[in-house]
Amino acid sequence: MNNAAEHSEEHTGLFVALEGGEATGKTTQIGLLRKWLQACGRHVVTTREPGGTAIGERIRPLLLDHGQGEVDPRTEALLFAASRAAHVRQLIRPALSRGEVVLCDRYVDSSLAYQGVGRGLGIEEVAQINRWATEGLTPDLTVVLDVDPEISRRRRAHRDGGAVGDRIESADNAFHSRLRQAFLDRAEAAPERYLVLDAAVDAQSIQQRIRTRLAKLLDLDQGVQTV
Ligand code: T5A
Repeated sequence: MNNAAEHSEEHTGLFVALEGGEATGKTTQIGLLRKWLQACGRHVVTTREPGGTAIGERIRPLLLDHGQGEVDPRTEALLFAASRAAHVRQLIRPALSRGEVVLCDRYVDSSLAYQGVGRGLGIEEVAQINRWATEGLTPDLTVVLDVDPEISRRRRAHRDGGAVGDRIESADNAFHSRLRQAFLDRAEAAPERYLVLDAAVDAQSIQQRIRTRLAKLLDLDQGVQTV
């Protein structure tokens, strides 16, 4: 049993979500964390939303691909929640029960920000369907990678060679600014469960700050060098 038990009464693992706007570096950070944690001898599950299970990966293109016809905000919110329900039941809870570290690329806060605030459905309504979908499972720590949406846009364009963004990332700048603030507001309301980092700095500096926090939660040697 690790120190994470102090943070959750229902499992012996550690559940960490990475959140933020588009192309803020979540996947990059998760890859680096995975290497470090494995070098420290921990069992690690890396996963993403929407997706992470067979059914979640089938829901993902319905949500992200262009050409689905009109997808109204309630349908969108319910599809994200459906993918999440399977994810929690089939992958996340079992891994946490085995004492593993789960690193999840987006979770409920993305729905609260994108659908609740960005699409205007309201945070409490979206929170309600997600409490039901997840049976109340909350991350032990949520890392918010915060960056100006214009920097995100440039990073995405650079990475994707100018290809058109997916259905949701193609929303206008006002949408992305609203959801950026929504993540910050969530973190401000519960600072003990969040780590907000400036994601405009280099990836290694961000990584060190996340490791410092996780090392405390897991009682690990932060100095293990893997990258
Ligand atoms: N969504 C999702 C909702 O609306 N509601 C929900 O409930 C959920 C779960 C998911 C979409 O669905 C929406 C949000 C999204 O619009 P996605 O493809 O998973 O779509 O999109 P993202 O989560 O944004 O993932 P990305 O892969 O696009 O971005 P990442 O993972 O944040 O960024 P990453 O690591 O791929 O890095 C992007 C680029 O920047 C570079 C990388 O090398 C890469 O080229 N980079 C840096 N450059 C400079 N400095 C740094 N510190 C850098 N870190 C990375």
